[in-house]
Amino acid sequence: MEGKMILSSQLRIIGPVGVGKSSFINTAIRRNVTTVGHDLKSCTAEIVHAITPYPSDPTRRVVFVDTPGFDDINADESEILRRIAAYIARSLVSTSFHNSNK
Ligand SMILES: Nc1nc2c(ncn2[C@@H]2O[C@H](COP(=O)(O)OP(=O)(O)OP(=O)(O)O)[C@@H](O)[C@H]2O)c(=O)[nH]1
Ligand SMILES: [Mg+2]
Repeated sequence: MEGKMILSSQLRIIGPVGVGKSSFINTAIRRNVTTVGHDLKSCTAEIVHAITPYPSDPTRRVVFVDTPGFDDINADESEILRRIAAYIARSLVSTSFHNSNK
C-alpha cells in the first residue's frame, strides 16, 4: 500500500427525517450498510459512514455519510447540526493528516 494514493470523495447525505437518506446510501452502495426506518419515527440516530470504490477507477473511492434527519419533533436540531459539523471537522483533519503522510 505504501506510495499508493487513493482519492476519496465524501458525500454527506443530509435532510429531513424519513426522506430516504439511508435507503439511498444502501442502494448506491448495493449493500445494507445503514438501517432503514419502517415507521414515522426517526431512524438514524448516529452518524455512520460507508466506503465504496468507484466501479471504474480503483484509485478512487466514495465515502457516503449517513446523518440523523432534521424536523424530528423529539430531537434538538441544533445538536444534530453540531454533530454533523464536528464530524466534518474531524474528517477534514484526518484527510489532511493522511495526505501529508503520502
Ligand atoms: N416510496 C418510496 N419510499 C422510500 C424511498 N426511499 C425510502 N423510502 C422509504 O421511506 C422510509 C424511510 O426511509 P429511510 O431511508 O430510513 O429514511 P431516512 O431519511 O434515512 O430517515 P431517518 O434516518 O429517520 O432520517 C422507509 O420505509 C423506506 O422504505 C423511495 O424512493 N420511494
Ligand atoms: Mg436514516
